[in-house]
Amino acid sequence: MTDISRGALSAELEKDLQNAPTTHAGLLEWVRDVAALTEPDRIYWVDGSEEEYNRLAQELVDAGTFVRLSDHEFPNSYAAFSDPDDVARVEERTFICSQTEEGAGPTNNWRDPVEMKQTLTGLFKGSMRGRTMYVIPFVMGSLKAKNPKMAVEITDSAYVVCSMRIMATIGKDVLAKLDETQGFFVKALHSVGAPLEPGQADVSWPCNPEKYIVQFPETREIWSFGSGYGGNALLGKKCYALRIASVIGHDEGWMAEHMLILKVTNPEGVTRYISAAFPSACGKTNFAMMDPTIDGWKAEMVGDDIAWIEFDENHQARVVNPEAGLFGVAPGTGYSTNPNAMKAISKGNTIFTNVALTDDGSVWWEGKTDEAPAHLTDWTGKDWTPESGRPAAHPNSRFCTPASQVDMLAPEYYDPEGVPLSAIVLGGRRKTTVPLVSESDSWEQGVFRAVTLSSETTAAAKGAVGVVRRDPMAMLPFIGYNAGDYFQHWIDLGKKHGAENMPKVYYVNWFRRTPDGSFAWPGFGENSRVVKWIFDRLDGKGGGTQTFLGTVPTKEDLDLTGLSISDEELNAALAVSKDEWVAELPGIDEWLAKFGDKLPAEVKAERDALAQALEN
Ligand code: GTP
Ligand code: SPV
Ligand code: MN
Repeated sequence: MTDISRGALSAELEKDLQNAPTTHAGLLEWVRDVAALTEPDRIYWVDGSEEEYNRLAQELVDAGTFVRLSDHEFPNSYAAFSDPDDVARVEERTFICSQTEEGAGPTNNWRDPVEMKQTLTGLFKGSMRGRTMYVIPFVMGSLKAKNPKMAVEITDSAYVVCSMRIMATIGKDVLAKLDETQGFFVKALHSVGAPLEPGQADVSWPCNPEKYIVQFPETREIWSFGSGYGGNALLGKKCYALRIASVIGHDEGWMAEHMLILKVTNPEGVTRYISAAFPSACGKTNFAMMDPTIDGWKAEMVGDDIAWIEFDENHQARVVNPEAGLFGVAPGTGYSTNPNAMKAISKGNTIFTNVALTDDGSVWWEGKTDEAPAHLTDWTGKDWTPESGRPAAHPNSRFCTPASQVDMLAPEYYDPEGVPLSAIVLGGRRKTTVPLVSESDSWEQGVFRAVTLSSETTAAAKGAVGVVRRDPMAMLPFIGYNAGDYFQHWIDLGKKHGAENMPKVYYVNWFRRTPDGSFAWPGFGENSRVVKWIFDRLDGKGGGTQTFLGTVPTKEDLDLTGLSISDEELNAALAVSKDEWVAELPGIDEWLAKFGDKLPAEVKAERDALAQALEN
């Protein structure tokens, strides 16, 4: 093997660079540096065309990474199966490498950026040997935005290229824009960390047991090593559109949030837009795609995972969805729960990861149909029957599908100016304590409730499932800087634009249980009843009762027409229990103490008001 030292390139790579379809000097220099470091066999510039997608997908089929599905249910679609150790985001391997440790704050893993670059440089050295290095120019949000959010991902995974084509705007047009401006772009470097020696056979899901998901906030750089999965590898998503964008938003006066965006139209034809921050696998995609069960109400999706919120000259919050696709949780997605997602993926052009294969060349996951097929090949490749006693699909299995295939996508999704935002809904999974819905009295109280948002952990991240943890603004794993400064940013935006101009804040819980352990609230399309209450409250119409959590509806305040729900269930869903909140307060205090001087005074004051109310 020839040993290529850093700085020099093989003749083949030198030729690939000469033929590069760009004049962007900074981009060429970076690509050269990365190629010299990672030593791929070739450099390939992704143009984003359909022909290219089909070709790469076929290569993935030939490599055993993709299984091409039968066209009868999901045309032009593929299933991929990951390494069993590479199935979710890895929060303990995620780092915010700001100049100072304080910059990363008490909620992030931090390493000195110089040391981290050294470590990563060692790992990336030769890491693409035997592979193709793909260069993916991409933009999050519209290329027609005033200030398009440009980036380039370099990756050695064709699975990542195909997935990025669904999740973002990629390729030729983006590169042309970069060439035209010679402007700034976020450098997002990814390697699965599995170099191939000459003659070495590849595996179907190359990855490395050692994983690093690293953000350098000051230089807006991302280095991701060792994982091929989801948010670890599709760097436009959580790494850029949340971690790096939250830093840019802090500097520039806007917000990058882990929120869906929903357009709601009432029977009178009045439209409002609301966003909702729920932690991973807590219902964003389902809420964004809901089919209202109440007559005359219409819901349309603007976004299902990420929201960028700016303020216009009238201090009106305006929000865009920066993504082009959905990377949705498969389990629990079926015609009875999320028909709009089923319709979207049924149009095909979808990549499934870690679902089960049916005997007729299609895919299945828990909740797709009420009854499981008699035989499946599970996500690990083993035979499966309903008696197997284990899930056929991984709990964090996903469908990756273009947003344009969603029939109920609001036309405003395509508007780079975004939509005006009336309300921010917070939520999480709590078996107890948190009522179905409450309305904060003020922006500051809303920020307090966002800071103390709590949820039971899910399979979307590696680690224990079902453990209650604080997940502020549903952003715990995604805040790219000191969380105390991030809370302050929310408070400061309220001061700058006027608390009365800020979206009203609500807090929901679809996951409360009855004493027998079942869900108290039916959820999904029935959540439209909560949306109606919120909508009416925004119009100054809906009734409610003042509590220490703000205003909550009684049974009479909710439209429950046609809903079959027992009194016991309804009471369990709506209950505001002082005892439960007295028990909750020590956990809140322990959490707030983490932020020391950085905890905004307004948040502390709201905590004191809650404690006071609980004493009376
Ligand atoms: P990420 O994409 O990981 O950020 O997750 P998400 O927030 O988009 O969650 P998603 O909508 O995919 O829902 C996650 C799981 O919660 C799925 O299994 C859903 O079926 C389930 N779920 C969603 N909404 C509801 C609801 O209203 N009630 C109940 N009981 N379950 C729900
Ligand atoms: C999440 O975990 O919030 C997801 C999946 O949406 S991932 O893209 O892996 O972050
Ligand atoms: Mn989702």
